[in-house]
Amino acid sequence: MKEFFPEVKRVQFEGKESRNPLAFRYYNPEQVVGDKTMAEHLRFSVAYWHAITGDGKDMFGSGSAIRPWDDLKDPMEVAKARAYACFEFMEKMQIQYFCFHDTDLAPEGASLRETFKNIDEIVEILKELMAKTGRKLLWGTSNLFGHPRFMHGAATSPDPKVFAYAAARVKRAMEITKELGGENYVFWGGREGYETLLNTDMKLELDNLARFLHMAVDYAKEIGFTGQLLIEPKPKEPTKHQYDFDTATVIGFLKTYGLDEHFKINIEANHATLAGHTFQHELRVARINGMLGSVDANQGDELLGWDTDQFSTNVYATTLAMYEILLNGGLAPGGLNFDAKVRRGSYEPIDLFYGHIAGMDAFAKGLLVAQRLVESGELEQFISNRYAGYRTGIGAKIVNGEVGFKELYEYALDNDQITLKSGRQEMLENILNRYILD
Ligand code: XLS
Ligand code: NI
Ligand code: NI
Repeated sequence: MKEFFPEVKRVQFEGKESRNPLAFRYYNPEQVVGDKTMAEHLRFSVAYWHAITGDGKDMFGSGSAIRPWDDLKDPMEVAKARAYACFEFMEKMQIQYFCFHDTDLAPEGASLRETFKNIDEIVEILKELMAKTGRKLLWGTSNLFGHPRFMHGAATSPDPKVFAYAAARVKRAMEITKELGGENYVFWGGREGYETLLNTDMKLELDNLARFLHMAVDYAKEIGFTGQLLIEPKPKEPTKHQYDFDTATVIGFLKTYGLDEHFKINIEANHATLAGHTFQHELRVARINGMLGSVDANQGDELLGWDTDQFSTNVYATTLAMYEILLNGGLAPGGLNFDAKVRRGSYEPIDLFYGHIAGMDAFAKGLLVAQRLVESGELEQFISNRYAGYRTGIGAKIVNGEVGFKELYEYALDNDQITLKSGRQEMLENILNRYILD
């Protein structure tokens, strides 16, 4: 097979003194951090749609990317070249996992049958490449938002024919994910939401979304797919309101419909920003509910109100993210999937390498800092002291369910002098800085 990225050799760890832009300065896959190697902690994944299929187009302009398969005309030949290129890229980047939508792999055919045939042909190639290189599939998914047939939603479409079509796509995508040993399967409700309530039966749409997910759970069981099922929240874009708004909303939805034991959450940093939350907030909500499954690693631009899917470079955010992930005991079988794309102006193949290196180093540094924070226990100790009142006396009685309003009323009458305590936010922020900067 031809070499697609001849300008880059294997990207290696060279340490923080290195000035080689094609080297890792922090990501050292074999390095043991706490109880695992960096590779085991971070479980990086290439997002096929951005790194391989994406061509740099945006709302205002056509594709700008130069890619090594541009000379090929036949869409199936392009699809094949992309599959080989993806594996070369993963090897050169030392990334073990990839993720895809069914539609990323192969062109849509004239019929659903033909579309599946095209996808199957590429899946065979992926299978061979995976066996040869040991690379693994973090998750598969079906794109139920791109084609005009999904303009009013997929499982939440007013048209049951669309619901059925979407079910067929998920059925096949799940089978493929299983065939390739995928460790998770993702549902991102791309158009599962509404544009206006004037035309929307919200109750029926939500009920149908739950019906659809129950069918998915049943089918996974039927075919023996044991990977983790994940829901990826996003508040808006493409629709004005997405039903999977944020982690708390998704957990409420799953519990309402008896689906919570079957799903975990795939948290995307940029989606958190769009929901008005920090990345850490979303991870925390998922973690304390035992629902933290996987991460779409990227970042937004706080001045832009859409999903810019930039590579993570903000070390504060990656540190606090890795802190939550360590306290969660890791992400496996989930991982850190770079749902991130290079900017439209970064149109050369080599920019794909720079983007991934930046993201991997930002997370590796974040992991190193977070590990020291966890080991020192400085933050957890502060928090523990802050809530010490709930371990004895009246606090313990509240926590143990031994008192109600009547008893608390009596207690408050005799204990109405309250001693204030500082939350010490600035002191803690400075401690965090010490860990990041030292
Ligand atoms: C879009 C989503 C999408 C999912 C997979 O905003 O992030 O890329 O991760 O469908
Ligand atoms: Ni995503
Ligand atoms: Ni996104």
